[in-house]
Order: sequence, then structure tokens, then C-alpha cells
Amino acid sequence: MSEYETIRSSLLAETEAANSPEAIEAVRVKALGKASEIAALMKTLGSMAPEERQAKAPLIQGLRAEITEAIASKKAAIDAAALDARLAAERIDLSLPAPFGPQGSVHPVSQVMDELAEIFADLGFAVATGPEIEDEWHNFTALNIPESHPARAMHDTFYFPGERDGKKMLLRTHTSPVQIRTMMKQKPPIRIIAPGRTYRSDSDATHTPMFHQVEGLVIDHGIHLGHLKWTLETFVKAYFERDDIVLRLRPSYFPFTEPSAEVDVGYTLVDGRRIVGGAEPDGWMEILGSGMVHPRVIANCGLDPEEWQGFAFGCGIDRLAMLKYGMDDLRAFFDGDLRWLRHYGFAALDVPTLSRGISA
Ligand code: 2NL
Repeated sequence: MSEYETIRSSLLAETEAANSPEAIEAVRVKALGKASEIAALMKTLGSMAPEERQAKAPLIQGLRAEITEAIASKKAAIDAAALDARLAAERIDLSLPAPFGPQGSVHPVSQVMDELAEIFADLGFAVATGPEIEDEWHNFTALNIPESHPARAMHDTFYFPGERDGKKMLLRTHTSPVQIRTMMKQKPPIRIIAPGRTYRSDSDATHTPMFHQVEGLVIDHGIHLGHLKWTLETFVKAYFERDDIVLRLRPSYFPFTEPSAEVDVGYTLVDGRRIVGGAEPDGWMEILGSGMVHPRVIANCGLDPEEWQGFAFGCGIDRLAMLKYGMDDLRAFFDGDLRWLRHYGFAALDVPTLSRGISA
């Protein structure tokens, strides 16, 4: 038997005999490692005469390749057998309850936004969104609030320094610009609500510099104040989840609506607290501003006010949440205090639907 054949048969026998991951690893190190016979043979190639090298190199390299392959396939067989043994021995108990991880909650503002979307979807309104960084035209000019109008100052606007494309930029003071953008790009009929963040430089127990607003807009043929009143009544009853709610429309003024009305809901006193609703109210709380869209606003958006009429309304989402869920300080809404969030937050999968009760 040649020297190579002796090495080959002894290594193959050792490979065959190995029966654990440790054993096959030991064989690998012994057969192919730095101190192995095969490594020593490889080294002799360098000092051989060319003819001898030509004759022996294929034999030595073939031997190394054959042993390498034999060890790899034996290792694969050992690993497969070990896995089969584990699979046969171990069982996963699918009936064990899963461990609970940290649970977040839905912020009341997000919850109310979902409730609003659900209520108005039922009335055929889509949800529209738009940029929080706006230009003066979409936030003011299009809404019939001209340059020197006190309403511009009234809004305590946050302006950005400098200009973008020659336009003065600002943080939107209401979500009206979303409705303006919708009227500019979508042919009526339009039925949308625009919920979102709005900004005014204002800060006390009932005002935060960032707050949330929802506005609604309907543009169609022959829209009149009756449509506005019915829509708001239907919305308020669905939102507060009771039918005995009385609304009061008070004449008011907004530059973007004519006529304009502020909307009060009747409240009743229950244990000294004001609760929205009751057939015979103890008093009135203002919750909404509204009106028929000013013809100049309709014309500013490229529509003919002789053909298209509409109504619009706006209200604070944060205040709607406070009235329904009983918080009394607006500032706590945006403090990120986990105790407050756990107390007032909603379960993540508790999605409001009309059929299950809007906040059930
Ligand atoms: C309030 C009053 C209001 C509107 C918002 C509106 C939007 C367009 C055209 C006309 Cl594009 N009007 N929005 C109308 C009346 C009142 O909000 O007190 N908000 C808190």
C-alpha cells in the first residue's frame, strides 16, 4: 500500500468512526490542521523537482480534497441526526399563554380623531390631510383674510424667518388650508373633514401652542344652512353618544363664512359637573364655529360661487376629548406623563366603530 493510501484509509476509518460533533471536529483538526500528515505532504511539494511535483501534486491535493469532503459530509450527517433527536424529544406547548411585553395605549386625541373619522365616514365624508408648514395664501388670503386684516394678528401666528420661493411661510393656524387645497384640486361635490395639528402662539390652562382641530367642508349644488344644522346635530349626538342633546346656533362672524354661526351645546349639571346633553339644559357651552362658505372663498379656489355653495365648520379636538372623557387640564395632554397616558389612554385594538358603540 502506498504512503498516501495508508493515510487515506486510516483517516477515512477515523471519519467513519466519529459519532459526535466534538469527535468529528477532532478528526478534522488531526486530518487537515497545521500539524497534520496532509499538511506536511503539501509542504514537501515546494522542494520537489518539477517532474516529481507534476506527478505527486494531483495525488496529494486529491487526497486532501477527498478527506475534506468525507469529513464535511460526516459532519452534516451528525448534525442532521442531532436535530432529528431534538425534534423527537422536544415538544412546544402551544397552549401556554404568551408572555406579556410592554403595552402602549392610544392617546385620547388619536382616539377622538378615529371616532370623528368613523362618524363622518358614515355621513359620506372623506378624511383630508395637508402640510403643517403653509404659506400665507393658503392659510389666510384664500380664506378672505386680507393682508392688513386684524384676524391675521388675532391668530398669533408662528412665522418662519425669511421666505421660500418668494413666499412667507408659517405654521398653519387652522386646518382650513387643507380644505382650500382640496377645493383647488378636486371637482365638487366635496365632503371632507380635515383633522390635524394646528399652531398659535398661546399658552395657558386652556391653550397650548400646538393643538388639534377638525374642520369640515361640504361643497355641492343647493347647499343651505339646513344641511349645516342637520349635519352638526347628527355629528354631536353620535359623538357624545346620546340623543337628548340640544344645539343653539348663535350669529357670529368669520371672514371665511357668511352667514356665520357659533354652535353651543346644552349641558346639565350632574354632581356639580357639566355634562353635555339633557333635554332641558342648565346652561350652554360653545363647541363649534360654522357657516356658509363665503362666495369669495369659493371664487378664490377657482369655482363659480353662482353654481356651488357650501358649509364649513371648525372645532378643537382637544376640547372635544376633554368634554367627553373628563380631563380638566389641557396641558397634561402633551406632557407625555405615562401615568396620565395609562389612565386616559385607550387599548390599542379598541378601534371605534358605529356598530359597536363609538367609544365602547
Ligand atoms: C372655530 C371656527 C370655522 C371654518 C372654520 C372654513 C374653511 C373653509 C371655508 C370656510 Cl375652506 N370655512 N372653516 C368655518 C367656520 C368656522 O372654525 O371656531 N374653530 C375652532
